[in-house]
Amino acid sequence: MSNSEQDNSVDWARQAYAQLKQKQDQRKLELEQKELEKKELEKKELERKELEKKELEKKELEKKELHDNASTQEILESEPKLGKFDQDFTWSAMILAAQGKDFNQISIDEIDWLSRLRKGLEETRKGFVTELLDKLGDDPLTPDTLDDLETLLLRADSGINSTDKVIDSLRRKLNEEVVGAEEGIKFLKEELIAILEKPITNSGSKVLVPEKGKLNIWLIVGVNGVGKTTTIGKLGNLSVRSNYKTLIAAADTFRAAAVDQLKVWGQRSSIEVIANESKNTDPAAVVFDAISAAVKRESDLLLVDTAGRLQNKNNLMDELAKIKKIIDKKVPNANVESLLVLDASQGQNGLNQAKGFAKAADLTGVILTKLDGTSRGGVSLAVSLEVDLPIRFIGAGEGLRDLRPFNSFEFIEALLADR
Ligand SMILES: Nc1nc2c(ncn2[C@@H]2O[C@H](COP(=O)(O)OP(=O)(O)OP(=O)(O)O)[C@@H](O)[C@H]2O)c(=O)[nH]1
Ligand SMILES: [Mg+2]
Repeated sequence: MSNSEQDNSVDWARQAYAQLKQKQDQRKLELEQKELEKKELEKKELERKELEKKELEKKELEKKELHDNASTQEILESEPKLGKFDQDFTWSAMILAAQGKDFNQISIDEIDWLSRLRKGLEETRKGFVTELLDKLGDDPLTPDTLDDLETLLLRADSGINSTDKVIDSLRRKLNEEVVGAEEGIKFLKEELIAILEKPITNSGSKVLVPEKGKLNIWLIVGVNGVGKTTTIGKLGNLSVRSNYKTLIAAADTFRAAAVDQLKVWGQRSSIEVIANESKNTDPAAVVFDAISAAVKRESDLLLVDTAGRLQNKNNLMDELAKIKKIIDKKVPNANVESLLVLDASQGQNGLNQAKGFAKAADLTGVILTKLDGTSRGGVSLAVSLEVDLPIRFIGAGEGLRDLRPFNSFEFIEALLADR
């Protein structure tokens, strides 16, 4: 190799070296930059988490303050009081005793509810039992009394099928033996309870309660004005009193005032309401946010308020289907219930709604509201027999405590309370 060739190649090598060194430095710089960015991101994430935690703590504190600030007077006023030792009390106590409860096991709450239930069913009772008992007197049942009973059951909106069922079994019994008035009423009660119990037994659970350690989502559906939002308020209160961590989703984005109405109910039991108040929000998006919140807070129960437009408008059913899809996708292991709210005062009309909804919305149960002040309490029988859905809760009033899990024995005893 000549000198000049050697110089050239040394020069080439030097240049190559410089090039590679530059590349290596560049790479180092890039990596350092990346490391910096990563650290920055981690810092931001940490800050975000810290902020979230602080917000959560703030909310918990506010909730606690809300409760702590309630005066003894307010707390006392919100709790049921023991009334007089009167017929109301003795009747309620006897109903509890008949279910095998010991007197030191019962609560003022239970007595209070049974009195309300009995009062609530007064209208149905007046148009049904009182008249029946008048006709029946103390004589044994006759085919004529059965005809009267049939008319009365139909008038209480029990529906043709359940009325036929009850009358047929009474007729069969009557053909076999003489049935005294007392015995007739006892048999009638058993038949009515059997109708109400069938879908409950078929569902596999006697009462609907949230399963601990799991997210339970209850969709509250039904046409407008039946009492969905009010029911959520009462259910939330019942749930909190039973120590379930509860959250409410305001997925009725159709009516402008719906969110505020729900927030008022939420406040009454210190329950957080997840809402999105911007216009035309997608209900499914609210449910999405509410599920995230429920998972983060490890809630036991998420109550979802939905819009109540008519069932013959497909968009309502589409909306419910979309909400369900979101739930399935986001929390496939959650226990989901679709509970139809029915206004008992709408009688047979409500039944048709139930049939429409049951077909399209995959219902798992019914909540019967407004049993107070209606003479159509018999519709409960029609719902159980014809729609084949378990009645899960009943509402008999507009107050926070006017809702309880459905108990067919108590319901029928309250309905036929005069005997
Ligand atoms: N007497 C009585 N009134 C009730 C009961 N439940 C609800 N209401 C009343 O019924 C009305 C309608 O109740 P909401 O809870 O707003 O009904 P909703 O189904 O949410 O109505 P939309 O949101 O418009 O579809 C209110 O005036 C309630 O106070 C009940 O058990 N008894
Ligand atoms: Mg509502």
